Amino acid sequence: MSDVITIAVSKGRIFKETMPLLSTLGIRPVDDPETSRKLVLQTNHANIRIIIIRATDVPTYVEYGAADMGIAGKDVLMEYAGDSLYEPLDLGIAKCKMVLAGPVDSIIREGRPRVATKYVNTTRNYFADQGRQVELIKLYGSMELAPLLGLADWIVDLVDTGNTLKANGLEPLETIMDISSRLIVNKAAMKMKHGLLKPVIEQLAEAVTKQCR
Ligand code: PRT
Ligand code: MG
Repeated sequence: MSDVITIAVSKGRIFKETMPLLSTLGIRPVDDPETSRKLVLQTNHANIRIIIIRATDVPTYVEYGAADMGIAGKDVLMEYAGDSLYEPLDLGIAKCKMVLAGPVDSIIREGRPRVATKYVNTTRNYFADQGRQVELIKLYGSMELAPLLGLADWIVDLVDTGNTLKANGLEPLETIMDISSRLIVNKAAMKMKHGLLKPVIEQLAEAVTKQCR
């Protein structure tokens, strides 16, 4: 088994918030993914590399062992069907809330409300647990548009400042859950590369505790 550690991270907020954590471990990428087109970033450690992929692809790369570990939002992990991932650490980064949102002062029409979201599994479970009947509409982005155009009564989406909802005449109705990003680890790698991965996980845990103080 190789002695290289591959860490899967998505561009944008997760990358930005992960780098300070990794740098407390002395791990720094050689290239900046915002300016470089490289999808494999070498680091100052010869045996640690970072791959840049879509947020929703991170669990897939880690489950199949194409990456040993990865960083993914709880929203993405809840939606992901696989169950063979270790999730040893809440990194406390890229925090937001998953909410049910709807038009300000809206009157819900008779019958089953239509809910547009890219989080169909999580949304289905949320309403099923409460015995509420809704019709789900799968979207891939810009959920905030759906109620404006009458595609749906409500949406389920992530909210940070609330500015995006507000700008589109929407307001949060119910909080479904608090979201943060988690460290995930491939199960086979956890056994086969234990000596390599364990110190990284332990040091990350320490860095998270320090950052929370
Ligand atoms: O953007 P892309 O299609 O490439 O992929 P992605 O949207 O999955 O990635 P990215 O980088 O946008 O999000 C990665 C992860 O960041 C998500 O999986 C979440 O775990 C986390 N995160 C934290 C967020 C937010 N905060 C967030 N505010 N992801 C998205 N948003 C969006 C939200 O969907 C809404 O459109 O920001 C908008 C709301 O922001 P406010 O501040 O206006 O409320
Ligand atoms: Mg996005």
